[in-house]
Amino acid sequence: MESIRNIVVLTGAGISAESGIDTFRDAGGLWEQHRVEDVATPEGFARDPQLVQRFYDARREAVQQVEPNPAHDALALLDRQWEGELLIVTQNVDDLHERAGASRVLHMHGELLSALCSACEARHKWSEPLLGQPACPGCGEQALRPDVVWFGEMPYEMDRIYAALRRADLFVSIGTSGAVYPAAGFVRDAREMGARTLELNLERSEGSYWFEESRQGRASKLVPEWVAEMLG
Ligand code: BV8
Repeated sequence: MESIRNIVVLTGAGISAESGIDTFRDAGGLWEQHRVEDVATPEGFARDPQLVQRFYDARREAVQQVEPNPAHDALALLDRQWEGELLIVTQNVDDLHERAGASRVLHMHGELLSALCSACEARHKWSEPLLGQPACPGCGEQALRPDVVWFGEMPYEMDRIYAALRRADLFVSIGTSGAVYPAAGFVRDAREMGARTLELNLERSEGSYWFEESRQGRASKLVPEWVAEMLG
């Protein structure tokens, strides 16, 4: 694509759907029979820490049983070969972008395979359950929680994201319903900064109106096609 040098890609649950990870919407807003607002909020965690730990233990276990799909592989290829700037901002808490080989990845909503210590704020790579309240490897406190951004909490590295959006010539949104902010607003920020905007999603989303171009289809088909266009 002519004069495209700096790209920001935003991914959502739809890019991992074909790897077998339920999206938020397809489960009817439920994950493992829980309303997300009941388990993905600090209040929910304070109210019933064991319920929330079990909810995330189940998802942490599940993401270790699945594989990246061709959409993740295509973005990793773009990451390896794209000479301009590229930032893959993901709302997903799985590690499928990394396992496909992408390196320029930013998890704005955190990661299932990381534990955050509420006592000393250290983060630790973590693949085991947290239900049994293991001690923080740093401070020894039994204060580990999932290292994910809950509703009402500040998404990670927002300054870095907005700096990338300001520099972007192209903003591509893949597999997201555009229901959760501030991620859902990035397309408007990018447009205001003069970027081209492209949406690749199974169906039209809440944000489709804001995109210059919106393509409907499965990510495993649309993303490799788009990457092939970009790499010429
Ligand atoms: C914040 C981590 C302040 C945890 C998640 C009222 C109005 C507007 C906003 C608000 C409001 N009240 C409160 C808010 C703010 C709130 C918010 O947006 N609420 C919503 C519900 C209205 N946001 C927050 O609280 C955020 N923090 O605002 O702090 C602030 C503000 C600005 C700047 C700095 C600070 C924090 C939100 C983070 C919550 N944590 N995840 C966990 O995972 O358990 S959210 C979680 O749900 C995901 O991370 C993701 O963001 C969201 C799900 O969205 P999607 O990824 O889009 O998935 P979804 O299932 O919805 O859609 C999938 C799409 O894929 C569909 O369109 C489908 O068609 C498509 N698809 C399916 N299959 C395929 C496919 N596409 C292609 N191929 C396929 N095969």
